[in-house]
Amino acid sequence: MLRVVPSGRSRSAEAAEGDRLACLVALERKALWLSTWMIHNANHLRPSRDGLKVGGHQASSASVATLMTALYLDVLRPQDRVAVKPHAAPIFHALQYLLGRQSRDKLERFRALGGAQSYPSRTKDGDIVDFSTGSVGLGVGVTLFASLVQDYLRLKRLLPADEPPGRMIALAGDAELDEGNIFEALLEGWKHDVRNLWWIIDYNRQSLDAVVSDRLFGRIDKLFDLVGWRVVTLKYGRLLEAAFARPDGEHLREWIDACPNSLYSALVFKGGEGWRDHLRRDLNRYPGIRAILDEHDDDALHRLMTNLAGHDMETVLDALHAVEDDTPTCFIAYTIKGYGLPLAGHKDNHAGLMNPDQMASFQRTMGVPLGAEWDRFAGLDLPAEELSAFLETVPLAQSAARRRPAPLIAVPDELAAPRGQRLSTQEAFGRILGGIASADSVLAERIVTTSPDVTVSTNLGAWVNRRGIFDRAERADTFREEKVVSAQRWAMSPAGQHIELGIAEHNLFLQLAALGLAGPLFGVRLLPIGTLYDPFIKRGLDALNYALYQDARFILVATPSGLTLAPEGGAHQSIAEPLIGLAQPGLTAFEPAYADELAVLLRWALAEIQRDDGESVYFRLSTRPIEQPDRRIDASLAEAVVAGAYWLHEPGPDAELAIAYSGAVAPEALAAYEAVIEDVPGAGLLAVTSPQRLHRDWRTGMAHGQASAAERLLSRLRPGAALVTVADAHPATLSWLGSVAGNTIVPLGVDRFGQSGDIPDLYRTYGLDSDAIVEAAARACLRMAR
Ligand SMILES: Cc1ncc(C[n+]2csc(CCOP(=O)(O)OP(=O)(O)O)c2C)c(N)n1
Ligand SMILES: [Mg+2]
Repeated sequence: MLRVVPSGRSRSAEAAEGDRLACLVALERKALWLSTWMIHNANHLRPSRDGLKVGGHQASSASVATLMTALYLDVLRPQDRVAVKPHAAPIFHALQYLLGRQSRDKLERFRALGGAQSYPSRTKDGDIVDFSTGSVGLGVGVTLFASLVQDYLRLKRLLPADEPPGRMIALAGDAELDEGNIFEALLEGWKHDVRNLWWIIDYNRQSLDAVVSDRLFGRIDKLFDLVGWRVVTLKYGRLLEAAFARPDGEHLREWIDACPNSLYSALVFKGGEGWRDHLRRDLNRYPGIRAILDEHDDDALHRLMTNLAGHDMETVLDALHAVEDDTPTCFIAYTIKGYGLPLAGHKDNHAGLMNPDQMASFQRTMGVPLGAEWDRFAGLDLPAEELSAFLETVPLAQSAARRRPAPLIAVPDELAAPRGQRLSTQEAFGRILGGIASADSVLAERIVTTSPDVTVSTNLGAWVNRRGIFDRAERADTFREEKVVSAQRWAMSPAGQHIELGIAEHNLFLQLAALGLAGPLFGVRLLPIGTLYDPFIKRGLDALNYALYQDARFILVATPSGLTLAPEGGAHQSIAEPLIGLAQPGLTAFEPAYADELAVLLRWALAEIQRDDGESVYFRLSTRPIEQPDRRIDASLAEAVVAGAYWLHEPGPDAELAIAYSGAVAPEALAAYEAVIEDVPGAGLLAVTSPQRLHRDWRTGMAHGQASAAERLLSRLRPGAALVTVADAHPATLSWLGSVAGNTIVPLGVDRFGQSGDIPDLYRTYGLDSDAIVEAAARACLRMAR
């Protein structure tokens, strides 16, 4: 299984190389110290006000001290981008501190408000972080999609031709490979022939609770191999390799190779005596092994037996520098969780913290004088000036900022609304995008669409026919060449502007995350639009949350939605998604009813996702064709549509009743309105295009003592007036409107699974039809009168 690491550089030949190595080894020691100290400080020295343990991951950080130092202080070039495993945040911050890119103040406030974050965060830690991590597996996956984005831009010549491509790198915990999203990504990556991608697996054979199954990693390298990756296994360090080369050394190698993960970890924790007992018991018949045991005291034997390649700087550097082509490469680096700390190897070490006595003794071993704990070089055996000078030569130190500026893309003042008497919002979406596709504009050039196998059924067909599908290679549309009639033209080429994905929704959201970071990562802004069926947002929800947490910007078009997709049945009918729209940070949610509203909103969204303090935008659309209003949206109506609501029919003075609706149930709301207006003259009909924007504005208004849009609209009704809300969604989507001005609320909506049927049957069964609305209005009026 072990591949011999090719020696890429002639180190011994050049003294300078030796000096660099010495500096790196010294700074690795310092990074380990600082990460351990940072956590100790946060837990033991900073006063606690709430009795909570602060935490931090000393063992997980120690596990990658060598790998991270090698990367950040030697291998990485400014254009490389990294997702660091979440629990390596302390050592990541320590290395940034050594590079002068993180402040002592933030380290002292690790895990405190405004301090260095517990897991690397693009938005909270700033420029130093390329990809946020935290939810394991997703950071690994996003690097794959970032490499695809890099190729998308390079092949369209949007990146400077003279700049070599960056490597998209994930430093992954081994247990992250339990996450299915990694394998979904690997398969997708294989289809797209991804390049310049490195996954470095910190193979410490431990997760949070347990020691990782031995059987698993027996398969991992084959799996990567299967999808065209190079696998480089870094197993033993130079001390062990030298021991293996001695007489009988092969028996030692066989012994370690066969040692179960759990026994190896336990012996790592126990130390020299433990190793000796076991080796004596199993290998004493070999004179060569007896000689090794005799020559090593307990400390030396422990050092020998824990000399895994992932802790051997030279071996790590050789392996990383040896990769010179763009083949995706997986490094399996054997390490020890808690290496160099008294926590090493213990199965409970994930959240373990060194106690003050252990810390004091560690400080002595590290040679860090009392009071010099935050010093960048104290206790190292190289002069501070030399280390300082070395740090200035680090490739990563050669660029000012990691975030690239990306010029704005002009958005026209207006997008033409599709005409037609009866239209669905989904069809309108397809036509608006088709219209953009046929124009020759920068806007059209920078929109990129992507969809998990629902391109046609979400109405991206017209866009794709005009703009083509992206592929690294030119691929003809076979059906077309064979003259098989089809409305779809699916030729693929590097010029294509649609990324067709397999069904996995996690991949969609990770792809959107990467596309939505194209500006800061590569200096070229893209306007990504992803489509999927609304109910399957939940399938990829953590990846969506992940994308938004790092402030990736994109437009999500979710269609079809709700009971309204009627015959498709309950498995496909979304109910709770508007509540996700309401509650998900970083996402502005709209559910328009009419094509002209969508045209206004889509234009707004294309600008919004480019604003510094903007957000991504979610549209919940429908396949139901509905009668369109005969109107032209003027500026003030457009403003109201964007703000979240407007009166489709204005209430009269002192009105007693209003019906508020959102989305595809507009015709039922309108019919109910027309039915009640005779009995309740002056009733109003409120079109809600965005419950989320209304809600947010309501809360902001309260905080600042200003009237919000919802308050202004509802103040048109008499105090306590009856209010019926209706949406093809959970009733809580709109029921909160009752609190805005103290209306007598009756909320309609869906709170149990749907089923197959046609719209009239389903709306009647679930209480969304006009009769149900009229009845609700009567009830609300009665309650109001009481
Ligand atoms: C999606 C998700 N589930 C659970 C967790 C909680 N968790 C944090 S670390 C961890 C184990 C990580 O093990 P590994 O990736 O091997 O990292 P190590 O600490 O060994 O370096 C778990 C389960 C998480 N962060 N994300
Ligand atoms: Mg692990």
